[in-house]
Amino acid sequence: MYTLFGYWRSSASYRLRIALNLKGVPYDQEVVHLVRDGGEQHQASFRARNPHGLVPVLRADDRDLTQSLAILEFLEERHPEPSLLPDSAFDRAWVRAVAQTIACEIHPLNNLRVLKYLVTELGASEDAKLGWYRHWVEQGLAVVESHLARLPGDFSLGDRPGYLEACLVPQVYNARRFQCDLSQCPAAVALDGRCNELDAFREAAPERQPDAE
Ligand SMILES: N[C@@H](CCC(=O)N[C@@H](CS)C(=O)NCC(=O)O)C(=O)O
Repeated sequence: MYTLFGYWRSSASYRLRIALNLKGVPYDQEVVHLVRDGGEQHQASFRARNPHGLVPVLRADDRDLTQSLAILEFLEERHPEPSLLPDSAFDRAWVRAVAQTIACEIHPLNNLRVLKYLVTELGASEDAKLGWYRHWVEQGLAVVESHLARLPGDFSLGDRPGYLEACLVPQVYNARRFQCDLSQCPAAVALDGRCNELDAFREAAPERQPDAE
């Protein structure tokens, strides 16, 4: 029923792999290599699916869906059980706020095309690029950390993870990849650790994907 067009190291694709696994929804994967040949996301065949040239795209019933948070909402509506969101409207707003802190405030500043632009158009050195990356990730994760004081249990849904963790774990993965300082985020690191003990997260990990290099 579903085909996920993504890339092993794409954190937005990783969000959807986690969500699909948590819901037990089967899916196929099509690799869009973000680096090879200048990036397959720029090829006309992929741009026809997403004119923005970004992964993920979820193909559902012959339609192409874009934007990982919109797709998370789609999956939640189409496959309501198990829900990835809490019961109360206030708690749902909190979960979405944390998810958007990651997906709308942190991630866009550190996207591949932004990092490339810094180097190729603005002449930033490799060190300056890394400094930029770490600055925005560390600042954003500190905000996420303060939100996590409100966790109702081990996870955002009390005894199990959901929408919040589907966004958090890929961001922590990326932060580690670029050696960000996570010492100010003990709750986020602990939550990431609890999630990564679960099959839905383990199987979604970048290194477990067919295109992992
Ligand atoms: N807001 C989008 C972000 C998508 C996005 O930035 N995808 C990255 C990979 S995580 C990408 O395709 N980058 C390709 C590029 O920068 O050229 C979403 O949540 O789906």
